[in-house]
Amino acid sequence: PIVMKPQVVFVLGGPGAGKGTQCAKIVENYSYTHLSAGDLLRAERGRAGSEFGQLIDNYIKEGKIVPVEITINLLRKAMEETMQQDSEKFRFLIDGFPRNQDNLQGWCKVMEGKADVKFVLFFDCSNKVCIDRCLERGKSSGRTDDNRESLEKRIQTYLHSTRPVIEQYEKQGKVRTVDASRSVDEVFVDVKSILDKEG
Ligand code: UP5
Ligand code: MG
Repeated sequence: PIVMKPQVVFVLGGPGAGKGTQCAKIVENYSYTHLSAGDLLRAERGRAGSEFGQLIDNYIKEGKIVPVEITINLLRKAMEETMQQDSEKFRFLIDGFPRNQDNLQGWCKVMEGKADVKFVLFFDCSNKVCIDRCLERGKSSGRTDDNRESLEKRIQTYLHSTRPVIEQYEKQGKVRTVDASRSVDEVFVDVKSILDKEG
């Protein structure tokens, strides 16, 4: 059988910008597999016997970015498992990664030549919209970082660490920006037009 090289779209944007929501809609309409780095880290945190549980817990509450060795292994394993189960699933939405230079270096070290990054889907909206959405979700999400204190830190990390990564891809002409402050359906209209164009 022909083994396809993973085709990756990085999905970035502030906390609560709607990355997960839009990825779920993409999966319904296109042949992509959604891998949220944050979801993978939360699952690893809760896995019995994980040696990283406490570390991940601390980083997430503090809005800090977990060392890439941990995250990249979770992503790599998830991609491998997906492709082993179904060789036609080689398109991935990698949501919430890479978030800083350490993430980017880790990706290059482990995945360079093994996966193609097609473009970055960037959900752009104001910090206020991000914070309001996360606080609203916090009423029921049970997420340890959907509170005002953690959110301030998540926003700072996003501005100082993640925006420069997006700017770096912007210089390579690889960023597709969507105004994420509108309704879920309005945002998805733009997402669809990007995916239809990119193939
Ligand atoms: N909502 C969504 N779209 C809406 C819209 N258009 N209009 C109105 N409401 C909308 O949405 C957030 C909330 O807003 C939901 O209630 C939704 O219904 C509503 P969601 O789709 O969940 O947004 P998303 O961008 O996915 O928000 P999330 O909180 O997941 O983003 P983060 O980037 O902050 O969280 P993530 O899970 O990626 O990371 C969490 C932490 O993990 C990080 O802070 C970090 O500590 C750690 N992490 C790493 O260390 N490394 C990684 O590589 C990844 C994560
Ligand atoms: Mg998310």
